[in-house]
Amino acid sequence: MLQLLGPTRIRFMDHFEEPPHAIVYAPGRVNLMGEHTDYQEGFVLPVAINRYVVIALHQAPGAQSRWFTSSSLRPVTFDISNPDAGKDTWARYGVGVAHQFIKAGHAIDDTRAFVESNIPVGAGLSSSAALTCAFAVYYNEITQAKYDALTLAKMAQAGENEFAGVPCGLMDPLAVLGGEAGCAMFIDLRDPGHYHSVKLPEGFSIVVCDTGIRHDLGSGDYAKRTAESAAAAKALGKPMLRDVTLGDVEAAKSQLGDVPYRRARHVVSENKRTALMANALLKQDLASIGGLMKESHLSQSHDYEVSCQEADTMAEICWAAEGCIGARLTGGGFGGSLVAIIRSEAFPQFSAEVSERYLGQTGKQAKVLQCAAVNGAGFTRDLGTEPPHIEPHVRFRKTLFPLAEYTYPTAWSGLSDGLL
Ligand code: GAF
Repeated sequence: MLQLLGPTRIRFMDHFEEPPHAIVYAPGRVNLMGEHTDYQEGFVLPVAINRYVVIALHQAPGAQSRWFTSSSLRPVTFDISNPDAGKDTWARYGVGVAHQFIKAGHAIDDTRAFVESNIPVGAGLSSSAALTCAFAVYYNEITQAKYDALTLAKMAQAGENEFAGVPCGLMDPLAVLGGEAGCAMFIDLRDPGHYHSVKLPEGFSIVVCDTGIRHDLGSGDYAKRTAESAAAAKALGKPMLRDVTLGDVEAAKSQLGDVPYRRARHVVSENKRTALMANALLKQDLASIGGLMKESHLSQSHDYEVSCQEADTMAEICWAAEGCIGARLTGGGFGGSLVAIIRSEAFPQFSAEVSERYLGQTGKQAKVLQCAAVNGAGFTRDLGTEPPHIEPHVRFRKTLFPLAEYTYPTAWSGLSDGLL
């Protein structure tokens, strides 16, 4: 993030001929386990990564908002009070968050802004949540609202749901705001106000393998999966798939029909894998980490049908590559990236091998990024010091993930049956 701060400030000054009064930043994330479980109140295991959205801002009361980004020459110009502001542009994500503050009774001024990012867009790394959360942190500071982490995450989510039309869950803003250096966050979406910290094993790296395949989560497939999961829970007579056991799913197989059965089986088994993965990471049980990641990928591909040919090819390549412990599709899917856990010293060979084989088998260029687990979003007004003094903006309540097997809620007593 520090590498982006200086250039973002300079680009702001190039455009507006004055320094910004604030800089906010928010990281992207990978999810190590728990895909398409958040909107069914399940478990997730995300990690904030060292790829960032950085925004330099200055209030401009009485003028129109003018927001620039490095990926486009033209600014988006609008009145922030207009609910249609920034329609059909990237600015919609920030406008959506501003309007959550307006709805909550806060006065929001127009702003000049320059947005820089090194999170690949559409790669399943939460570039959109990084954008909404960076704006949420900014408005939280500027209005002195002092909302807690969960409230801010919900405002960021609502901004994206209502203004960008993506019915995403709460995992991404929670990870982007609350990430912890060196750790994954085990979050129970039934109680998302705090997380269990899972220390990542030393000597291993999180690696993003970007397939280059892009799919807009607003295009309808993601919303279709959320609806299918809700319908499967209803057919099983439960409020959420979180309340369902693998035994319930198997018992209702013929009543459910093929597709709802497979959707339910993915979500329920993925919840179980998430708890097991947190334990496996803590115990440095490499065989279980690898097995769980492989099983999760196959479940996403066969049962939930959110993978694609290139992602499946990438998975096979990763599983066979030098130093790889495990790999699986991460994020919304339908393309995007795989997350792999590898032995750190093997990165140069892993990267070369994956890139070469992926090109050979698909004709497409992969991007292989070695990532670090970092703290969540932050804010600074202190722009005179070098490096600037920056604090994570919000802190979640956290506890350590138990080393003993996770105690499942009562409804999960049937978890010993099933896939694993
Ligand atoms: C996207 C969504 F935004 C998340 O809420 C989550 O559902 C994820 O896809 C799949 O796990 O990133």
